[in-house]
Amino acid sequence: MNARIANAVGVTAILAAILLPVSALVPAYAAEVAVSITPGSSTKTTDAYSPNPVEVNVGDTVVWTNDDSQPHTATSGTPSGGADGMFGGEAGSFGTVPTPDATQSFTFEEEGEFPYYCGLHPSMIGTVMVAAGSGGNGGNGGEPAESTATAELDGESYEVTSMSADNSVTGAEIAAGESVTLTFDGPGTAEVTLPKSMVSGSLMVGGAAAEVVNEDDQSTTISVTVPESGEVVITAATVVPEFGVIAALVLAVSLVAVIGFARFKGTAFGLGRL
Ligand SMILES: [Cu+2]
Repeated sequence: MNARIANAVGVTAILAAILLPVSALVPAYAAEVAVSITPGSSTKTTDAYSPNPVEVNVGDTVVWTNDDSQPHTATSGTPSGGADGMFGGEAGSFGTVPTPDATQSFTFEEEGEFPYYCGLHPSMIGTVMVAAGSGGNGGNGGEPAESTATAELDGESYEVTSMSADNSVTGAEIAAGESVTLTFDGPGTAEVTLPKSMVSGSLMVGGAAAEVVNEDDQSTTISVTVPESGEVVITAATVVPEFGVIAALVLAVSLVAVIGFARFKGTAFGLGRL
């Protein structure tokens, strides 16, 4: 291969390696839970919907699929009390009627037991049991539970882990070179583990020195008190800078190296100076 072409290919490869962002995997926290409206369910009772009761966590979405040959509804409320309007129709009616193979979805945002029934065949009854879960509001039932949030900056992901009996971390955002803002679903105390690739040095929480619980090569765990706003701002000696800054430095060094190499090779092959 011609030396110049080889150099050009080399430079392109180096640039591609530097500039191609690592595709970030965004974990899903909320689940979709399937409930079947079973075949022949018009003649059934508590076995018309399957599984029944269906157990989900706050934030999960229940998807009912009509696997029968005739229309049914999954309407919140009871046959005697009527539709309460939460899902599967307006209060006092059952507006949503999934026809065969159709689906109906509803996302549960609060804990509790939610009865439902078929507006067309009131013998069909079911219950959705919603637990607080890891993404739930109002605490984790007194037990410390782990939650995670991922901050993204310039194609890199930084995972923050929180252990708390009071709340869950729901968001993490980096202000490049300045601070990291964590969002929680409620107030309380939490032990938060932050990767050193994101923040390192003397960590400060809301302007005061952070209470460090644990520290290793990879991460720092600090204890934070989350206020009513649910927002905690962390500053540190080093906060991951904007990619542009790193890229410019790496790029400059690479180009100097490549040009130097090309000039050396060019001379060696008698191609003259680039
Ligand atoms: Cu029905």
